[in-house]
Amino acid sequence: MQVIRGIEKLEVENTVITIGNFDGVHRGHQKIFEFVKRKAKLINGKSVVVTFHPHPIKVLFKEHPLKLITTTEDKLKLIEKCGIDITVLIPFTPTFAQIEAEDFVRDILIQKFNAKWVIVGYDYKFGKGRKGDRDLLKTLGNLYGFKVKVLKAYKRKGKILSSTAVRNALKEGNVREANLFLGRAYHIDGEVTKGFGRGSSLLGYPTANILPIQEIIPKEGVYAVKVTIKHLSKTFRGVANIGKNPTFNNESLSYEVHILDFNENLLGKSIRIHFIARIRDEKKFSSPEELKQSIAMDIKEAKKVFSKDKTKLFLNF
Ligand code: RBF
Ligand code: MG
Repeated sequence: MQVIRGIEKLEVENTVITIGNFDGVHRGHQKIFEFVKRKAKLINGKSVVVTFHPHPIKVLFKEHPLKLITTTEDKLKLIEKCGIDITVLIPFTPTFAQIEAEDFVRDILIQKFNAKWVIVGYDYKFGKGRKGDRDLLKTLGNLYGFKVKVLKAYKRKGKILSSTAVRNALKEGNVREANLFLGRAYHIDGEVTKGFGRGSSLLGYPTANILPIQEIIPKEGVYAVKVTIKHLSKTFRGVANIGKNPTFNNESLSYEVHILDFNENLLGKSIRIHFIARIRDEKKFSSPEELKQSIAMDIKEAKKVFSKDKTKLFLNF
């Protein structure tokens, strides 16, 4: 996939375009990309995804507490995996936000991309003040000679699939639902840092601690996870804990994983934690011994999860 950062020097012809933020690159987005690819093939053109960085909400509403599902780099890799020919990453600035919807279509979609088709989700809005919508696109399509397709909301288990739905599921710790919406396991990445060392010395369950680069972390608690160790290109089963370790009265949140059947030192190495299922809330135990017994149970529980699990993992990092 060709990634074009910025819109200054573009020379693309005969394109089928979709525009959006595509945070999460969830199954609804994937459906849109399927349609884009199909149309591009039909006209012997290129499939193009136009997206933005930073996320427009972060530029326009600095106070808005929006947390993103995917980093921009992951988003690009996930779009590539969908088989899109070109992704254009437009730097979203306050100046860019001033472009009227009509001007965006004429100056960018037509002049720069020579769009033959524009495909958008049912609720897509664009341009200054979000005045551009499906109807405006259709009007401009008649004027400039491109076709417009508006795709319906995509539902899973009766719920409309959206980035917001994925964020809410993760906030509630419902990683199974988030994964269903994403079509893969939600993951976080980080380099292994020095923890308290209690895991190996006191509990007999050493953990790799990370500071995740992602903005959204599933709700505090214990999870069955898979762990990919980047430099080994290997994936292991594990149990993760996100929380303040109330048993030891820690002040800050820690993100840690005990990796099954593995005992090398990972300090400074990059790992990816894929969330498969939530096991329980984090608790304050009255002794390290009780916590230790609970972790043994967590591992049993996680193994049950893994024995039936078919969740796809995104391993490319
Ligand atoms: N710490 C707690 O205080 N309460 C818990 O319920 C708890 N559950 C854990 C479950 C797993 C599977 C793992 C790996 C760790 C858990 N911890 C919990 C964190 C534990 O306190 C921590 O790993 C050690 O203190 C080392 O930092
Ligand atoms: Mg540790």
